[in-house]
Amino acid sequence: KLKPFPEHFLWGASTSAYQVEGAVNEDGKGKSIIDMYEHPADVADFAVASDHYHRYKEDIRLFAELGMKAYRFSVAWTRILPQGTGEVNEKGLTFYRNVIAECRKYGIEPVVTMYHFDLPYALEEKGGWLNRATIDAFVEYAEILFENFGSNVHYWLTINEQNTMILHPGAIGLPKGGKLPEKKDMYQQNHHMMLAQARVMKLFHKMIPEGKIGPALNLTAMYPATCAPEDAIAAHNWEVLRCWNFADVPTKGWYHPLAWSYMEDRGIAPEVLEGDREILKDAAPDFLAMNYYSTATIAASKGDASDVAARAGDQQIMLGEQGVYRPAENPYVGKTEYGWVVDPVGFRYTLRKAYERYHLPILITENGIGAPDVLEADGSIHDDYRINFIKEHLQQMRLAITDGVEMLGYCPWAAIDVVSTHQGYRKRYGFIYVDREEFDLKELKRYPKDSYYWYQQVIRENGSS
Ligand code: BGP
Repeated sequence: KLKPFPEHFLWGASTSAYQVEGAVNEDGKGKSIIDMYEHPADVADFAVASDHYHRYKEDIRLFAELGMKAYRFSVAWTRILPQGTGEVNEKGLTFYRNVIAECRKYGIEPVVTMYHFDLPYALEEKGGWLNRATIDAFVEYAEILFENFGSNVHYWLTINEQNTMILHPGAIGLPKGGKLPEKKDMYQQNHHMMLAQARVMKLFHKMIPEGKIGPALNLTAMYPATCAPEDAIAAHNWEVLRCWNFADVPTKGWYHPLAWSYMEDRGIAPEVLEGDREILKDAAPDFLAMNYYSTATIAASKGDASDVAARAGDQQIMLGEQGVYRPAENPYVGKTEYGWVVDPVGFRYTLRKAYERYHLPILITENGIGAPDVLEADGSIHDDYRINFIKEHLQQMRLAITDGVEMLGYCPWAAIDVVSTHQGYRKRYGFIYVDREEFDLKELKRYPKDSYYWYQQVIRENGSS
């Protein structure tokens, strides 16, 4: 017998600051790495995005009409601290104070991501996450956020997809010249982010004892390509390195033992200073936020160049590592137009695995399908593929709840169309269409899609139909 969705389930949807706001040079905002990095020339830049900065009232009213109980958005660090540290920009605080007030006006719970890919460029110039000073800067920024918004925001997310930032740095753009960090540096950056996150969680619990905070990771279960034992080992390798190593540190206080051996063995383990272990050990999230899009299927490494493949239909992101694992095709799952695996059952499987490991309530902070939606002459958008995608994922989430997984809410990507990281407005995710093309801004008018009205009904019935 299926269990119902919990009574105060946070039905919502998500965005991130740089992908939705625009207004990149307004009201004292400083430059972030997103503003300074190279992005594909044939897709929209982030200068205007969906112009949410100027239209947040209209947008949040539409979110309220949709029935959203939660709105997950991020704060642009550079609106608050244009140089990443030091001088505070009052206008940035005012903007987010207004956004939060607007949510509260409609009874929408704001779920705030503190850092969604957009590191202040001033910090990057001083070494970014390789520099331990960035840890202090993040704590300074966090304290300002908690002081100003802590009494009005109960749910906080520290860092969005740290595992994507570390393992696939190209996913958020590349520094001019396109140089990716060395592996040793990647894991050192990761260590510093972990320390920053741990300190911030501790500070939060001291400042806002009644609030809840957690990391937001992209989690994906891995299937072995066959029942060959070697494939099972390879799938486990990649699941540990891509997912559990990142979730273990904030929840268990130290790296996954297999991942630590992997790093040590290759001479890429981070340098750990005195006191680091205590900092990591002390942190305790209240929940786990999870972004889920797809699963991966993994085979044993062949130990040759064919181990390393490129992700189809996307920017070249390396998958596979000689001697560790290689990607394989899965004949049992579908794919989106952009080559992303669609696997609703894998959602249930990933939820079970995450809950089994951490015993923390789970908040879904992203899930969704990117597609080139079409605006019809009468203003409608028939996105039945999005309805089907979400419907199937909700069915599997309900099964996961029935299995015993504790779920806090569901905030799919995205509340409204935003700039996709590599396909701009050619690939849309929102419940609300934003009328613009890559380089033709039109009037940026908003149109609810078919999925908007469908999701409205889902929320009204607390997912019971
Ligand atoms: C996640 C990011 C989001 C969003 C989403 C869709 O990894 O947290 O910011 O971009 O993926 O990805 P894309 O825009 O590349 O299709």
